[in-house]
Amino acid sequence: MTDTLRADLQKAVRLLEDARTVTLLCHVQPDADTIGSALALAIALSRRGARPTVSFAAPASLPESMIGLPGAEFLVPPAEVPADADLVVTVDAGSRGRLGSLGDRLDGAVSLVVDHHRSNTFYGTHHVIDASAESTTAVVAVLFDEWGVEIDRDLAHCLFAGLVTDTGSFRWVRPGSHVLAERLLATGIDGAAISRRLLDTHPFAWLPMLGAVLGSARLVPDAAGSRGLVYAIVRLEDSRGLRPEEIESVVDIVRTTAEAEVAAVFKQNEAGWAVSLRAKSSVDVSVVASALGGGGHKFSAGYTATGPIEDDVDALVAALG
Ligand SMILES: [Mn+2]
Repeated sequence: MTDTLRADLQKAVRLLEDARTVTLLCHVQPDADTIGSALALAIALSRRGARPTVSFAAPASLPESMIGLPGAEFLVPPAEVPADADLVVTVDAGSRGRLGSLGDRLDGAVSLVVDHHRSNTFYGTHHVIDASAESTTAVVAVLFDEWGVEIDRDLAHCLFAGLVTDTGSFRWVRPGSHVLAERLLATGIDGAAISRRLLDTHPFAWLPMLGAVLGSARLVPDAAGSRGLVYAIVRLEDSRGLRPEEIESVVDIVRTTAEAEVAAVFKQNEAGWAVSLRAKSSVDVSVVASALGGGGHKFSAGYTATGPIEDDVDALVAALG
């Protein structure tokens, strides 16, 4: 651990210790890493007598796969997030924009940004950012150790949810990743059940959606310096009636294409398009996403586009060089 990170952790512990009311903000279109991080912090804060509130700006309800996570009772709709709190903590959000309409809660607030995105813009008053961490929940685990919070079963459940999701079920790991996993599993949580619920459960309608979307995927061999781009388009009519979990799963299939270094999935919504980018080893898609107004990690990033979709595809190909 660097001296800077240790100093940031110590400052964060003082902020968390001193706050009576704490607003915990997750990013829009929340995943299990942002929700798991916020709920774990909320549980720990509540046990120490503070009053935590957890929220995210959109969509209107928590993804179904995360409903069983411990601490869900601390979630409130955006309209019920207090205008003022002693401390505002954001988790897994690389920029203020990722907070959507709740970004205004940072105005004039003492804020702590806890994250692992290399594209983080340092938009708070205080930061604990470890770009080498597998997940934001892994950063929260280190924060708990510094804070002296014992990681019990409920906290481990939340932390494991983010770890298993952000490591792609432990495919993207480094030395230490399994040490944290082992420590969490040793509390008695059911890792298989947590993973299955979060990542491996879809309604039957997922299969015909995949059929339509994957059937229209395109390979652009010349893109990204001839390393190749593969992309698929999920239109509103493809995703009707399906959950975010089904839509987000598409890129994990598309990115397995051997002939392409970069994979993209264009997901249509009412406002336009959300674009997921993945790379394997030689293209930094966080740079590409940032150039197109988004951000993310080296091999996993995203941005939003406004259409028409043909122009958005051309813009991506151009940005990849
Ligand atoms: Mn994350």
